Amino acid sequence: MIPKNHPRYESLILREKIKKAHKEGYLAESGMIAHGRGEAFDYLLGEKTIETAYKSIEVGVACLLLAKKSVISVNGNNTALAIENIIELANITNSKIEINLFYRTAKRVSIIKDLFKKYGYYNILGTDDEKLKYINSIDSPRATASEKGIYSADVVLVSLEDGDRTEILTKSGKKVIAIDLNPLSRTAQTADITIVDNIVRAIPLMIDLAKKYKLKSDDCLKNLVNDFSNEDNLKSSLKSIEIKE
Ligand code: PTJ
Repeated sequence: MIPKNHPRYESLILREKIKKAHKEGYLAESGMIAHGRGEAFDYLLGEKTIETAYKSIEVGVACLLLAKKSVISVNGNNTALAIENIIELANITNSKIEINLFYRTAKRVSIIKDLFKKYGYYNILGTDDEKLKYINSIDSPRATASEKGIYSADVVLVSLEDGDRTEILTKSGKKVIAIDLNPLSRTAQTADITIVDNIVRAIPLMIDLAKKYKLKSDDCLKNLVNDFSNEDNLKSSLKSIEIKE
C-alpha cells in the first residue's frame, strides 16, 4: 500500500498499474522498460503538461474530429495506464480502437480484448491474426493492420509506439497523432502531430477539448491543423526539458 502523502505517490501508482498488467500477462516485459524511459522524460518535463503539448493536443483533437475514419491504436502499456480514457476519447471522437502489439501473442490479444469488454467496449479491432492486412504490402509485422480499422483509416492516434510502425503509417499517407514523452524518439519525430506528454494527462485533456471542439466548424478545425508545424512544436518542446540543479 502506497501512502497518499508519499511525495512520489502519482508516479508510484502508475508503476503499480504497470506491474499489475505484467502479472496479468498482457504487458510485455519490455513494456516495463518503456515505462521507465517515459518516467525519466516526464521527470525532466516537470511531470506537467507543457505549453507546446497543449498546442498539439488542440491540433490532435481537431484532426480526430475532422477525420473520415480515425482509429486509436492500443497496446499493453496504454491499456494498463489509460483504458477508460481511451474508450471515452474513442466514443467522443467517433474513433475505432484497434489492438496493435509489438510483441504480439494470441494470449496478450485475448486478455486486452477481454479487458476492453470489461470496461464496456465490445468492438475492438485487430484481434484476428488471419484477417490482418499488410499496409502498402510491406512484409513486416509492424505493417499489419485490420482492414476495417487502421488499414483503411485516414487518422491514427498512437502512444508508446515503436518508430518503425509510426514511419510505415505516415508513409502510407495516414495522419499520425503520437503521444510520446520523448521528443527525440523516432515516433515523435516522424508523426504529423506529436504530443509530448504523459498519456495519463494528455488523454483526459483531449477528452475535455473534444467535447468543446465538437461544436466548432470544420473550417475552424482545418485552420488549426493547417497552421501547425510539428517541427517547430518539437523544437520548442525540447527547450522545456531542463536539468535542474
Ligand atoms: O505492448 P507491445 O507489445 O506493443 O509493446 C509496446 C512497447 C511499449 C514495449 C514498445 O512499443 C516499445 O518498446 O516502445 P519504446 O520504443 O520503448 O517507446 C516507448 C516510448 O513511449 C518512449 O519514447 C517513452 O519515452 C514513451 N513513453 C513511456 N511511457 C509513456 C510514454 N509516452 C507517453 N506516456 C507515457 N506514460
